[in-house]
Amino acid sequence: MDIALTIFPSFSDKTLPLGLACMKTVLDREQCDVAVFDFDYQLSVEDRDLYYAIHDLALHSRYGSFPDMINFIGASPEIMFPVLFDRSELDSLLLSDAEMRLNLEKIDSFLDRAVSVMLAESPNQIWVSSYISNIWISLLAAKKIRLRSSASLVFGGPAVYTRDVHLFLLFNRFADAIIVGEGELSAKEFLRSDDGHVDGVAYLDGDHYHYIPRKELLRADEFPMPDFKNFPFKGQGIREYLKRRFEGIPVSFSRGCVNSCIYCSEKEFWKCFRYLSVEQAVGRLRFYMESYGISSFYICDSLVNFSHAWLSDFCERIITEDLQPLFTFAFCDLTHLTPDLLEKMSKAGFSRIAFGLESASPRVLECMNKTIDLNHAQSNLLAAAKNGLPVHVSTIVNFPGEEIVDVLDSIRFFREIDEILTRDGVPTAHFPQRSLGNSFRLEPSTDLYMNPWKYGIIIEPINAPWRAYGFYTEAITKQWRVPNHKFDRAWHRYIVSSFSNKKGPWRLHDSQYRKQAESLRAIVDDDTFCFMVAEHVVLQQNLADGVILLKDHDMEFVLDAIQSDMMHLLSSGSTLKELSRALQFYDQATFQLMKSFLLYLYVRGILCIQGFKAENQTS
Ligand code: B12
Ligand code: SF4
Repeated sequence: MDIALTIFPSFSDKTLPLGLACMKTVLDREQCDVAVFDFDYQLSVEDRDLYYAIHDLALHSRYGSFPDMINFIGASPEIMFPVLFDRSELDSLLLSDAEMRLNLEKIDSFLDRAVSVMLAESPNQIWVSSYISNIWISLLAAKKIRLRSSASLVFGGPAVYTRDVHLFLLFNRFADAIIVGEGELSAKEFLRSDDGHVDGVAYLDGDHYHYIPRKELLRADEFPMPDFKNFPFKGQGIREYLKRRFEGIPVSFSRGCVNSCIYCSEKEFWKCFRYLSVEQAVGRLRFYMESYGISSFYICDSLVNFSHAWLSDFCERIITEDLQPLFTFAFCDLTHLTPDLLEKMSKAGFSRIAFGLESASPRVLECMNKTIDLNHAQSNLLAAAKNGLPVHVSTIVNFPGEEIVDVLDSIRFFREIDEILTRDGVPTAHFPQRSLGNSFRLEPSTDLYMNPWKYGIIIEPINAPWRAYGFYTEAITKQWRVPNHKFDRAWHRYIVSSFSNKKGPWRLHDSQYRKQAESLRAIVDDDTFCFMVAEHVVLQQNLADGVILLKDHDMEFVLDAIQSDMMHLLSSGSTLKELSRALQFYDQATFQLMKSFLLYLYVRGILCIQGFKAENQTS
């Protein structure tokens, strides 16, 4: 095999890896012998607890000792550097953290197996897709690969965008080459060249670091149409992803962002903003619906409302063509939006929408370079709630320079929304969800990082023992500081987060769950799919009438007698056809009703897909 194309945990359990699929399309076109190894998928179905523990580790500092550390490679530095360079240092730290010790052992064992699976195919090159949430695990895997193979290691993805990370990866031999930023054009030239020394690729020539940024970008009409055949592993397909949480096929209609928030790296990463025409975008949806039989989509644009006019046309087109997709997720800003457009979005199938308001203090918004009119933002959020659209709003607390009055501005903004909605009789279940306690973290490749002096920020080295590990470690162990500015972070976070109202999963409305269930019907094969009840769900049998009370997080359902029988039969690992036979459902209509019910429970997370019975095993 020429190339193993891989992603390590944990990136996302809601959809498929779109970046990896874009690279697969390029490699296929270049006629490489390529195989995909989606180890993110693998761990998420094999050991959910470990999967989420890794996720948590990458996003929250375990020991909290360096809150102002710049976020280059995720995870707690106290753990990550010893794991990568000298494990003996970990012993004293982990004496009182048995859970962490156990997780590290499990991660090691998982990665050893993953590397063996990949090396069994003898790839010449291993290409790794890296995000802040999986980069340190990917480095650990790279280390294991080095010990057992001479395959070259090529990294790509947002986590390896900055020069500091290039130096760390290349000089410590985690990577032989890094394809920087948008991957398609650089990857194509990299493959066609003799030595891989092309623009857009960082590499070492002897002891010299080379990197010349690529000037040309992919045109919108060249955005690859990702093909998910042979995902997550060779010989498999999209239905495997139904074994974990699945919110639809990932789609994107644009690259880059029309805004320039100073704390965000998307402008820098994608450079210039490009987008598909409405015809092309709708054509892609139609293509996916026809080829995969799935009409749920997870929108991966930086903002789906990059233009009010574009989104409005897009929705109209979907409505007039009666496509009936369900968009389970999309990021939107509150500027290129109006209550009318929200209503149209709802009709076109948009369900969950995430807004990054970030602050409701005009002063902080100006510092962030966010041009939000707060009255306009408020009307949009009120309209979303009144239209029953499940939306989520997030804010950043402790932005450099933030003062207590700014925090109070945010609280006042949300209190007003609550008061208006209560006065207008909107049920609290329809109120916008909000998480208000996300602490500011300085990210590389942002304007704040690249021009700190413009914002009165000082970036300086951290003095900690682990800085001595490896080469160029100091490049990725820096912290930020705002001189002479004193603010009580803990207090800011405490008061604002007490106004968060996000409890449990981000729910859809019942009709949307039913639509999501229907959007998957065609792919769920009656002869092979086996469902089971999710681990967190409690089934309580009422002795009097034998029916079941089903408890899922904060919701309860009373099942009727037939539904209760279905729950009993599920534990035997039956397929849909076998279930219907056991329940003596001989007509199509009853069978389809049963299938709708099970799919509805599946999309709500109450059932999971246990596996697929081989065709010849079904009776
Ligand atoms: C949709 C999205 C999500 C979705 C999930 C997406 C998914 N597929 O599962 C959700 C909302 C769940 C999410 C969550 C998070 N996300 Co997010 N997300 C995005 C977003 C908007 C789109 C991702 C995408 O599909 N892009 C389109 C594809 C085509 O681009 P791509 O994946 O980058 O791939 C291209 C290149 O990177 C490269 N490439 C990628 N892989 C490889 C591999 C090789 C070998 C090569 C050569 C090239 C290459 O080529 C590809 C084609 O050009 C991006 C921002 C953006 N606009 O890209 C942020 C982004 C990826 N997310 C980010 C972050 C920080 C997060 C969170 C950590 C946020 C948080 N604090 O909780 C979480 C963690 C994710 C997790 N573990 O669950 C950051 C990552 C920063 C970094 N340095 O890695 C990004 C870049 C946003 C940002 N600028 O801050 N996210
Ligand atoms: S934070 Fe959102 S709106 Fe602002 S530049 Fe980044 S992607 Fe665009």
